[in-house]
This record gives sequence, C-alpha cells and structure tokens, in this order.
Amino acid sequence: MMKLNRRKVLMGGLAMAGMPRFAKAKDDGFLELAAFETQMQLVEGEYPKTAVWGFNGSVPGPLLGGVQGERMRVRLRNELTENTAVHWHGMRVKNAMDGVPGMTMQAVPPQGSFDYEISLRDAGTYWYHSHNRSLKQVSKGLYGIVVARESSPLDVDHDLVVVLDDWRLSPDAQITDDFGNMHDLSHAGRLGNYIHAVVDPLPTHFAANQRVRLRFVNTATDRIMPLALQGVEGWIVARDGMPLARPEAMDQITLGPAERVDAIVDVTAEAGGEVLLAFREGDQGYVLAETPVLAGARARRAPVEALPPNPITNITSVADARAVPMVMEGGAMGGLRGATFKGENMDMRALVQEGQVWAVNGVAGLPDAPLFEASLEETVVLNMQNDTAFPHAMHMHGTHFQEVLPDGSFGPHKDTVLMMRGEQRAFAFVADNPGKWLIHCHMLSHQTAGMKTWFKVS
Ligand SMILES: [Cu+2]
Repeated sequence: MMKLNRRKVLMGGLAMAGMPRFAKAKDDGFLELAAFETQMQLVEGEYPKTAVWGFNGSVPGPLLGGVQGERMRVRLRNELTENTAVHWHGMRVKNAMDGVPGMTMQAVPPQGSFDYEISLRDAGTYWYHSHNRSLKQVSKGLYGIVVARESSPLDVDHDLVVVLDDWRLSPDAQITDDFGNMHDLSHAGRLGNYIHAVVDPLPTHFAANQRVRLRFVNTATDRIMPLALQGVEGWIVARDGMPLARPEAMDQITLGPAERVDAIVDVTAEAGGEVLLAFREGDQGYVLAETPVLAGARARRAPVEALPPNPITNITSVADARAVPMVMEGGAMGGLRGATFKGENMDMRALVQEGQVWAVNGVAGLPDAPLFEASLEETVVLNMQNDTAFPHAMHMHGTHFQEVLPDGSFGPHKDTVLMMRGEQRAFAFVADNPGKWLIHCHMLSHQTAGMKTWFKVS
C-alpha cells in the first residue's frame, strides 16, 4: 500500500483550502467577473500573503454555472494592466463566446469589458480561464470552475469541487516571474514547488457511509497530477464533464493539465478515521486535503449508476470520416531540425530565438491557414502522433472528441487528452459547431512555444 506522509506541500508549510467568493448578478442578469491583482493567503503558517491575479478577488474565481439548459451571462471586467480574455474550457459554446483573442474576439483591454452569454448545454464539470498570455495569466490565478448541474439532483450527501494547482513560489511565497524561460518552454513546462488543492465547499467532516460527489479539476499550467484517495471507495462517472456510459471503478486518477474527472465515492473509513486526498509521486504521497470521519448511521447504498447522457453526438462509424494527420514535434531531445514559423522556414536555432520550439505538422505557432476545413456535420478523425520526448495534453475547442479504439469502438467524450511520448492515437468528432476553433497543447508552456493549430467548420 502507498505510504502517505504528513508533509502537506513540497516546500513545507500547510495546505489551505478555502471557498471562493460568490458572484452576484446585476439588474441586467449579468454576473460580474472582474480580473484584478489581489493578495491571498495561499501558503499558511508564517508565510506572507501571495500577490495573485484573480477573478473577483479570489483564486479560484467564483464558482459559476447553474442547471443544465439555463443560460449564463457573465460580464468580464478587466482591471489588470494588460489585455485579457476568458475561455470556457470544455463548454460547447457559440464561436463568438469562445474567448480566443485574435480568433473569436478582440482581447479585452485594461478598463474594458466583454459580455459572454453561454448556454449550459451539457451538465458536468467545466472551467474558465484566461486565454490571453495564458501561461502567465493562468499561473497567476486567472481561472475558476463552472458546474452545470443535472436537472434532477443526484442522491449524494456532498457535492464538492476539488481544484488542483501547482504554484512556482519564491521562498517568501510569491509567484516567480520567470514565465516562459526557454528551459520550461522546451521541457516539461512551468512545474511548480507548491501543489495545492482547494475544496469547495470545504466539509468539516464526513459521516461513515456517506456518498460524495467529487469534481476534480487540474488547473495547473503544466503539471500532470497523479492523485490517490484513502478512506473512500468509488466510481468515475464523468470525464471532462461528459458522463461515461458505464461508471468505472476508481483506483488512481491521473489528470493532465485542464482535464477533469467526476467521481462518486462512498466513505469507507470508519468513525474516527479520515478521508485523504494525496498527490502521489512514486511510492510517496503528499496529503492535499484531509477530512475527519464521524459516526454515520446510514447503510451503504446501491452501486453507482451512470449519469444521464449529455446531448452530444455519439460517434458510431468513422468509415466515411475525413482523416487529418497531426504530428507533434520539437522540444528538448526531440530531434526537430526546423519548422515553419509565420510562413518562414527556420532552423532550430532561429526557432529558439523566436521562442517557438514545438510544431504541429512542421508548423510552429498558429498558421494563417487552418489545419483543415470541415463542413458542418462532417465526421473528422484526428490521427495524433507524439514524436517528442514529452507528454502533451492536447485540447480541442468547440466540441469533444472520442478516441477510436483498436477494437473499433469509441472512447468517452473528451476535450483534453494526455498523449504520452511516442503515442499514436486517433480521435473522432462530428464538426457540428461552426466557427474557428483551436487545437493546442494545454501544457501552457508548450502552447506558448508553438504547439497550436486551428480548424474551421463552415
Ligand atoms: Cu505539450
């Protein structure tokens, strides 16, 4: 069995879990989401407060959402000193609401604002984050969670969001400003030294046999999170917001940047015990959250059932699909000789000077022409191939894709997938959302350094 030690964080000190502030709607129905710098007690103990960039003065920002089918209106106000924009990760929004500066909207300047109107088409766990200078802005804290609840509530005793992040802090607990240094960009990204979980709402205790829904979100810019739970037994019921056709028995959870998992767990620890969430690294674990367990009278319940499906098309065949190769290259130890950047052929030296060291199909950075143009309702298969020495968390905007499995069946709907070194996997989707959409690595260091492309649906 895995050994867990009581060291809460990698750099020492205590992990803290808190609750973000709620957003209140204005008379016109818009929730205000103001981006500004603030001070936050990120690390407890004798550490000073950390200067962060948050929404409405907290990291994570306010929990947004509602009931599936409702409409969400959010007014982003930029009170920073640089441009920003908000992307709704995993939400199948209209293209104009996708929040990508230069592609779907203009970046919001300081003192500017932008009105987002979003239908909660799908139930599930999603998140929002800055999509402008995103490596820096997400590192500083510009993100929050969106929960779209099922129209009939589940029979659970707690419904908790577990927000995971990885901060790179100086000895006085300040975010280091070495964003985008070439070592981070060309290797595994900006890995931090303080892994932190915020549980919202934070329960004071569980009772034995209680049933708990846990919505895990990895908001880290680059860190893959291997997680383990003790004192519970459970099932994974959704990935990246989308319900699984059949719940999977939960063992360990590994979340790449931006990935989510919804789990429903029963508290198996007895009274006097505790439920632990740990970041697991090899045989060692670091406790991120612990909750005591009190006596409970309720008997354990029936097995967990699948959540009701979301209204997204299930792939049934890829026989007539358009196949699109997507080869990821570059990075340290990647053997990339050169690539095209801004229409110019460059050798590796020139690419390094431009800060562009990753490429998709031989192109670093966003090309002028889309990777492909799909007609509405066309089925597309992305044949991804990771020809680099690092894993990549490949994310597609606009809709979810399903892996084409070797036996010809299709995997769960996902919006982000962890492609390990050397892997070759195919992902199919129906191009049912018109507009211009990004595909990029959600290791934001890699995205910054060139691993991104786009496609068009018309
Ligand atoms: Cu990557």
